Amino acid sequence: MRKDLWTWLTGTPPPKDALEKARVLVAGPTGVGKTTLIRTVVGAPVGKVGEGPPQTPGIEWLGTTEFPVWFADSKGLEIIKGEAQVDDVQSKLEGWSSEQRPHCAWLCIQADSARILGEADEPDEAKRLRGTEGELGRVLSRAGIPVIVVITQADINGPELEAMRNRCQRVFDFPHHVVPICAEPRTGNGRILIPAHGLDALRRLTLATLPAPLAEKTERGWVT
Ligand SMILES: Nc1nc2c(ncn2[C@@H]2O[C@H](COP(=O)(O)OP(=O)(O)OP(=O)(O)O)[C@@H](O)[C@H]2O)c(=O)[nH]1
Ligand SMILES: [Mg+2]
Repeated sequence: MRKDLWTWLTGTPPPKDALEKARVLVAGPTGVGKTTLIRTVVGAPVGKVGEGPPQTPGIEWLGTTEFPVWFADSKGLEIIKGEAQVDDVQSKLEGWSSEQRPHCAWLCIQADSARILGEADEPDEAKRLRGTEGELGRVLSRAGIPVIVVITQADINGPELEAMRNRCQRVFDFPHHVVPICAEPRTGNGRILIPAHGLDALRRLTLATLPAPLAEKTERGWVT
């Protein structure tokens, strides 16, 4: 099943509760940790974690009445073939009603570069990165929705993370920030290998994309 990008993004409008709040589109390939990240930020077990491959592509709105941000958790980005759709969707995105539009997008990619989005069978890594995620990021960015590239399940520092940052700068050719995060500690042999980190930086960058009154309201209710 294949949907066009516009239908994929807007097929499920935000719930009433999300209309007065900050809205963040969370996109990225299956299994990178989108729902885990949203759960950690919201502080509630919203959505489903660790399910199999997406069956129905689209958006699931996740949030609570208490938390000041609602998240459009996206499923099935792989099913969207971005490149051919860009021109078609551009004008529609620009006309997206302000009540429904996300204020920013978290474009999630996994620190392990083997699982980066795009054409999984494309041998050229740069082309692969420029594929679906890159295309989606470019489209959103052109439509005035700021894109924050979130490297999920990331190390705190080190050569692999640096290489990943460099790749992002090279292949995401639209204005963006890159934030490495780890939503839940990574463990092995009963020990914490990587502690949770990066969520405060992500919070700050996200707040910076909101209009002033909404930013203040959101900042008060979003405690990390
Ligand atoms: N330790 C640790 N595990 C994580 C983290 N993020 C995701 N995982 C694990 O990775 C798996 C996939 O996480 P999900 O949050 O379901 O990934 P998703 O991107 O929402 O996947 P889809 O909904 O299929 O697109 C789960 O088993 C999570 O527990 C993290 O920050 N730390
Ligand atoms: Mg999920």
